[in-house]
Amino acid sequence: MWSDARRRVPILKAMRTLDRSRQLQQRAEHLLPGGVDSPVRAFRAVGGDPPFVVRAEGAYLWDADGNRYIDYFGSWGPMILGHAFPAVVEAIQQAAAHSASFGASTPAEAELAGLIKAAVPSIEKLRFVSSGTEATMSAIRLARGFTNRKYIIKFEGCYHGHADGLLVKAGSGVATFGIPGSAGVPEEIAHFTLALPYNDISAVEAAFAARPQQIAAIILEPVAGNMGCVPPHPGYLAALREITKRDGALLIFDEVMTGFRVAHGGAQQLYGITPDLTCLGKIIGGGLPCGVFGGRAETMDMLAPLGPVYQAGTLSGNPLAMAAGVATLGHLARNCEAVYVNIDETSRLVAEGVADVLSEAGVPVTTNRVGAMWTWFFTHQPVVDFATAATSDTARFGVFHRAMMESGVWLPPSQFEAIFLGTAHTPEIVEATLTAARQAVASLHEAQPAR
Ligand code: KE4
Repeated sequence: MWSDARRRVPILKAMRTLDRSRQLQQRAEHLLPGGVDSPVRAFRAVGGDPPFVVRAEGAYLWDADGNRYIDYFGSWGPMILGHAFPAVVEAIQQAAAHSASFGASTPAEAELAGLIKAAVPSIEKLRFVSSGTEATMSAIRLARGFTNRKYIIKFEGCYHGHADGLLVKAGSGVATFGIPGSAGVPEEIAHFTLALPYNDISAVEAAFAARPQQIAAIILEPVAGNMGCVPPHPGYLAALREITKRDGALLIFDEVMTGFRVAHGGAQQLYGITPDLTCLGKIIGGGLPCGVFGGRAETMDMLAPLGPVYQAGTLSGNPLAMAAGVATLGHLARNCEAVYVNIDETSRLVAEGVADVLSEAGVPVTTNRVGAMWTWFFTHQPVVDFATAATSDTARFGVFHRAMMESGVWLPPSQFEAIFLGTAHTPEIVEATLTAARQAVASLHEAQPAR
């Protein structure tokens, strides 16, 4: 079953020392559940000790023991320009010199809002919040307030942050840990969330037929990233647009991950579909806490202080996040063509190159990619929804992940996450990644594949 790859590439023995990270992990575990502030960082799904990062620059991370890694998760998406991008660092430093927060309106909010509106014309008005979770949670409340309806539709394997009603059959860490939802979410709340299979338009038609004029909105990742990368089937987004328009429900694109990543104008530009509301996060804050929800003015004006839908936030529109966002989106806008052609081609070289290494070694892999986000699913099946993503051999992915870490390549620590790169990933880094994959395959042969 295995080719002779193992004889060609020497197997890397563990070269890294993680002594300092292990000490930091032990201290952290006394203070933070699992030693982390977000579950997927604990490496529970892939095994091995999570390195503690102390600095990063360009495409590289360094841990507390001095090990260097090529970064393929980019803070889970934000770092599209690479770490410590000079213009972003300078913008944050300059803003910080005038205090970190005012809790009052600032000129920078309108500047960043203008850059977002220029790239995403479906957004006539928007509101800043401090995370993607806040953006989607607020968008759902606004949709319910605007339509005066209670039900929402989400899709299995999609993750929209950790607001109660959106944790039903969610992706990302919820899928990674194989939990159907989350404890603490009352069934009375989960009841109003209909979770359907992704890429199955008949399921959506049936849901609307069963509850005509009762569904406030559909929320989805227009390119799913939180079950791993799963693109929409041709015509799927257009069908969702038609069904929601016909029934009077809102179509919400959660572009927290895809916004400014798969295209300057996000998935809605890439696929030519105009949603009613858009949620953004990650890249728009340049690495600082920032989220946005926005859409038509008639909908957004339902928000307090103009309308009856309440939403608020102490650090919403924070001046440091605004400064980092303006520096980031300003660079993307000025260099739009070059940036997205570059990261798409670099992603193709890495995604296809590593897939070839795995396939040549007889390791079943399905690669899904949209621009600079992709996933290597350790399965031979096409992956079109969460059920097919779940056929992946997560144990073997864990072996691959640990081997790549040993070779200095830090992939997202879960089979059900998307891999990202940015403009700092050079051809030399591509080559180093392929070399690491060849070494990792040797480790895969060493480890008895999961049965
Ligand atoms: P945050 O609240 O984490 O800023 O955003 C939530 C969110 C909303 N929508 C989409 C499409 C998202 O991908 C996310 C967050 N993504 C995960 C990784 N897939 C964040 C990483 C983590 O949870 O630690």
